[in-house]
Amino acid sequence: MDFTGFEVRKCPPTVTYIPNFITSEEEQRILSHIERTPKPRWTQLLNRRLVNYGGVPHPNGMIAEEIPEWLQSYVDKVNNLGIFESQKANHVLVNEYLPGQGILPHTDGPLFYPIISTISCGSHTVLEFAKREGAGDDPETKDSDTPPAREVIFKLLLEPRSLLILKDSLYSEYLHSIAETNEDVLCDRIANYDLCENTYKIGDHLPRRSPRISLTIRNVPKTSKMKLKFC
Ligand SMILES: O=C(O)CCC(=O)C(=O)O
Repeated sequence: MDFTGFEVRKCPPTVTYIPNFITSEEEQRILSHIERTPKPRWTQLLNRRLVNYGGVPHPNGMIAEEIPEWLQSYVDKVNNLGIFESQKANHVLVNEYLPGQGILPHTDGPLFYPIISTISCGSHTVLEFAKREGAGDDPETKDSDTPPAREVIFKLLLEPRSLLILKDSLYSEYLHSIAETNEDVLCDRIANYDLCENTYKIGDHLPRRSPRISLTIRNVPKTSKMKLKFC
């Protein structure tokens, strides 16, 4: 696919934003599958809950698990864009954010092929980007409750049904985060207004009225098969 028309130009390289990547029916199907996910499958964190599909990434290699068919169809849809170059996505992280929840500034780190693709469902959100200051500069993975404040350089408005692709310097040199708020006030640092499905004005208040489900679809290069030892 030719992404030229979908590249966000008012920010560092490289962001691709595709509105309406999935239909409303597909979005509803995803939301109803997520709603039926058994409680023990979820990992509850302080500010969101998540489910890993495809395995749990680990420095020694992810023990690969089959991705359920309903979810694999969206992985295929992303793989068919050819964004992972010679690789294919083999992992999906499902995050659920209730209104008021978010994620601390972080990078996705070395366990993934350095390309992130995210399908958003339910509520919109605003993803914020700050410059990374050095190795270990990743509050999301630290114990600290009060990460140092960083200047937000730019933001992206992620509408439901959109696909976001982050790579290059945006993967390695910038932290991304989502503020813990019930309402986003749109400002001039949002870089993708021109690519959005809807028309917005600076100063608009967008309440987060419902949960947001994100499917973060990535490639984990190092995988292993489960070894069973019988004594
Ligand atoms: O929900 C999102 O869009 C971002 C998720 C994220 O950054 C992560 O899980 O590492």
